[in-house]
Amino acid sequence: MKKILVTGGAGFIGSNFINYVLEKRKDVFIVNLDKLTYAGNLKNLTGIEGNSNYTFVKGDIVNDELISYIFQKYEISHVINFAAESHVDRSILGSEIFFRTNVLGTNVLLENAKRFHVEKFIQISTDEVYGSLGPEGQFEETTPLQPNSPYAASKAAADLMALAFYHTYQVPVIITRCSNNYGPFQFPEKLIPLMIINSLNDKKLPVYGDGLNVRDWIYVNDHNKAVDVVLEKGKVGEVYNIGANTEKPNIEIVKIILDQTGKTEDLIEYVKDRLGHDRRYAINSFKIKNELGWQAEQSFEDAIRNTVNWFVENEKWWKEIISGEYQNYYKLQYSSRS
Ligand code: NAD
Ligand code: TDX
Repeated sequence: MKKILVTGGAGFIGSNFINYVLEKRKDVFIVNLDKLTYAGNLKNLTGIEGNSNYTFVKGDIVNDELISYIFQKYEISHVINFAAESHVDRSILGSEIFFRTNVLGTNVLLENAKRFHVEKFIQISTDEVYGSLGPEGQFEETTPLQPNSPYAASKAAADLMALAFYHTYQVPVIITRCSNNYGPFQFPEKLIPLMIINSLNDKKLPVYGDGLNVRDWIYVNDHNKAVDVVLEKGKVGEVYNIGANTEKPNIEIVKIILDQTGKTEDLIEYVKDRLGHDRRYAINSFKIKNELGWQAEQSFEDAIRNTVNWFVENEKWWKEIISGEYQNYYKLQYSSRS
């Protein structure tokens, strides 16, 4: 049985990962360690509460004593590090917490992975470490790192530290670099959920700059299936790009959402551009396809429709985020037990 420490498992991608893996497998035990920052929401995990292959620990990946305790207590064999400060706009407003969590936190996890001889350490990275593309070309695993935002720089630093632990101490590290995710449980600060919710509320949709910045989109479950394949078959010391070949300018995404929510383009509002706004991302994921046999399954058309429907059907989930009520859930569910 794999005993997996999943960090950041109350966030968007991590919670989808845990829900997916526990549904699919009985041969894993998952310890979900999450600090429950503004982005952590235990309501994302109500479907697996009480599952005997799962436990939750509230805590910070920077806390060495806690991490070492968890490794020993649960005999952790695998680590998947999703925990991060993840929003580019917030990193532009203040970089320190990004450095602390994304760089120091990853370092603490790596030190413990070394100390306790884990079998695999998957560092969940991002295509943003490669920087920005012109109109042509794609990011490959060998593309030099050229991060532009404080967020991207902190993720690149973590990647380099992870690779250094592989080369120096043979810690069995694998890095995955995925493109922009969307799907259920995404925090409504990111483009797609923000635009869906604003349009359902008849609020303006703020489009940065000329709206022609391009992102390469992937449905969150396709990303998580790739992480699961890497967990099973990924080769240590390697980097794997993950993407679905779905490049779209932001304005096109916004118009698709307006169409699906039945609202008009009058809601679009062009606003001041993001500082240092990367123009285009496009990920080449031939390596994971050729070497591990993974490829994205969901078409953008189906998955964006499912995502819009999910937000329509789960109004309570996002209204509790807007009101702040979601942050009381930990106290209600857990404090009486400890
Ligand atoms: P998210 O912001 O939704 O979730 C992050 C989670 O980490 C939250 O639950 C938060 O409480 C937790 N966390 C933050 N600081 C912590 C700390 N110090 N200790 C423990 N837990 C902490 O992020 P996400 O969108 O789910 O992204 C998950 C990972 O995937 C990140 O590493 C991100 O860089 C990477 N990634 C995201 C995308 C994307 O499009 N969202 C794309 C590629 C890669
Ligand atoms: O209100 C908005 N208006 C707008 O035009 C917001 C929130 C975004 N945008 C633009 C900026 C980007 O070009 O939409 C694009 C997507 O923005 P985000 O959703 O903030 O994502 P991005 O900056 O591309 O980063 C995301 O993908 C890579 C995740 O937040 C990162 O965690 C991941 O590593």
